[in-house]
Amino acid sequence: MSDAAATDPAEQPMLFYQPQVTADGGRFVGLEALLRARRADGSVTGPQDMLAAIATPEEADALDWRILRQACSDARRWPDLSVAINISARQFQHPDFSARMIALIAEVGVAPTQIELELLEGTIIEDFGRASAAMEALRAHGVRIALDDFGTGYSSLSYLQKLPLDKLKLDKSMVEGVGNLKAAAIVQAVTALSRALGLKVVAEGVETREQQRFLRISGCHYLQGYLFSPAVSVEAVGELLRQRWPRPEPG
Ligand code: G
Ligand code: MN
Repeated sequence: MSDAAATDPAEQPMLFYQPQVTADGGRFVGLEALLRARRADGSVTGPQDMLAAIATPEEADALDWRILRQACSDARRWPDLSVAINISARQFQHPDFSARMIALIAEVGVAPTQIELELLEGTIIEDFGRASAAMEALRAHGVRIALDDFGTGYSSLSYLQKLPLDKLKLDKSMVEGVGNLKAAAIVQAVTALSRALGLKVVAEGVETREQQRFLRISGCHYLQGYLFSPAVSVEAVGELLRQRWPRPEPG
């Protein structure tokens, strides 16, 4: 990232990427970009301190767009993978967000169909009508929209019908719970409903083979979690792609 740092110079923003795989673990289909902070000594840590050091909305906005640009630029390295980017409420609520995003994609020269924006329910409900219109504009351009962290917050089923979505991301708290009969029933029902509405379903925070098996049988399309890989550096994504894929579920 090249432009002047808007944050503490001791910590620089960088993106790590976590793989998303097909439910059988056999195919590597996408990546979620996750923000990290690189310290002066080269070590990498969570972004909390770096984000807390941001003093003004302008700095926050500059960092948001710097991250978006970096993710779009990195995506060009992996033309066969989708790249999911978390969009903050502040960023998405900006009236010209969709126009700016579309312009950025053209400027960077990435295929819009590779880019997936992850939005939180809270981001959308603030102004449902405007959010839907922005989502439509982005989708008309080929960008995909995922509803992130489903299972936290209200998780209203009516959003799944009303919003122009491509994907639903089951939160890791739901995945963690699948050993419990009631939690498992909810995951199955939400997945079935999402599929019936034509959405793709991604489960996050998959850590065990048992969870993988249950989610695959329940109909989740894609899985993401430590069972497959943590978020890794751009260079390490290249290594993962060359590695032991396909890596099917044993047994
Ligand atoms: O808000 P969101 O769901 O996008 O956050 C993803 C976060 O979850 C990241 O910080 C990532 O490092 C973390 N994460 C990713 N995979 C796993 C996992 O399998 N288990 C747990 N506990 N956390 C995970
Ligand atoms: Mn996310």
